[in-house]
Amino acid sequence: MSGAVWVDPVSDTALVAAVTAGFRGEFGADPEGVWTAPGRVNLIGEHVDYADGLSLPVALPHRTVVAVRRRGDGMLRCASSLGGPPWYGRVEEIGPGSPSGWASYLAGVVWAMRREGLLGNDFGGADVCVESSVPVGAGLSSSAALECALALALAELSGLPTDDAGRAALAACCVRAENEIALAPTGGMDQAVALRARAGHALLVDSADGSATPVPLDLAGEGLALLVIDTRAPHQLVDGQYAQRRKSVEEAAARLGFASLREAADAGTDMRELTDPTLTRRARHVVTEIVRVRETLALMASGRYRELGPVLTASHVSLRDDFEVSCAELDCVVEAAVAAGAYGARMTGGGFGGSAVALVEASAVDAVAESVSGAARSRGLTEPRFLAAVPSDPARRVVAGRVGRVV
Ligand code: GAF
Repeated sequence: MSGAVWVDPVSDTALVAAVTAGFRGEFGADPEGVWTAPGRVNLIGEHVDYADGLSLPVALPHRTVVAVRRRGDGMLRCASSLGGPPWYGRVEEIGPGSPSGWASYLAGVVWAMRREGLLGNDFGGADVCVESSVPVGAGLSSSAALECALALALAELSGLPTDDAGRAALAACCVRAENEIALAPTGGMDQAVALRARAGHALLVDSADGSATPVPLDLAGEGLALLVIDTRAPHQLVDGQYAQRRKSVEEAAARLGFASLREAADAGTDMRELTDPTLTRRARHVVTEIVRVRETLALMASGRYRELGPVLTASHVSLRDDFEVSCAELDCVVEAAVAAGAYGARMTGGGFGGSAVALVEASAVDAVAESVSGAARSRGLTEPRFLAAVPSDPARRVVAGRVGRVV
């Protein structure tokens, strides 16, 4: 029997029941509807989105739901069972850092959609209640799921287009919400996958041209599984380290005379021209990671999924040694997963804590999880939790009575 701890997805039905009850309890009425958006795990292409690079994230079956009802008095009222007390404020008063905390991601979306002209100046506010099965602070994009579920809700309620172009515009608003109101200087990969993913696929996010292309990822058909390992080492993107990395990458591109490191790499620039050893290593990570994404795409196209393993592990080594965004917990679970037979493993997301992802034979998932748990225990680290990353669907309205994918 496995002693590993699993975080299972929650069905739409259960999330809707919980969020509707929460909405009634807080606001004393029924919502107009419920919308859902997924967390994500990034297969490969890490810390390259803000360098105009290529990423391959996958939408998780773990989702966030928002229940929404429009108001007419300019108030935004946000409640959640997840974090902190409710936040009530005027739409007009939303601004950088205000509100702070979890409500900033919701308020930021309203602010950005107004700034971008998607919501009119006459937008009358809304009541919003949140439930989620995306682990918070695990580097699995719980904040983007929150933003994107609300953005889609407000778009549909306002009759805005929600085709791929409409979703790309909403994703851009969510990035502004995160950067300018929540004050986390992140790129756009997480919002792209939350709004534009396709079930059964990874999403090739090209941050240079804004395209998002689904790439088939039939791991189950190949007898494989993507195992997410949440180290439970706290992960924060607003603590300065992420911002420093982004700054280094932008500085490296500027010193080389390019708008982005992607452009510098495409022009065949040698990163050693940078001379500063730290900047050279940071830039080398970005450039080699983009090459690894291309290798991954080539292997996927020819169905050679098991050969992805070493590419994933090389990505981890680069993030650990050149980009320096790993930590003892992430290194431990990556090494333990590979030692237990995973084809490859790497940290995923922003790093400095959070989660890793491993490519594993489906029949070996429990044994690998057990070994990884044992390795963490034996090193006195917090015991990790595990999620099965079945490539799932993007943000959508929850259809009443629809049976959830997994309970
Ligand atoms: C976080 C950010 F939000 C993303 O934009 C991306 O930069 C990622 O870290 C690292 O690849 O999830």
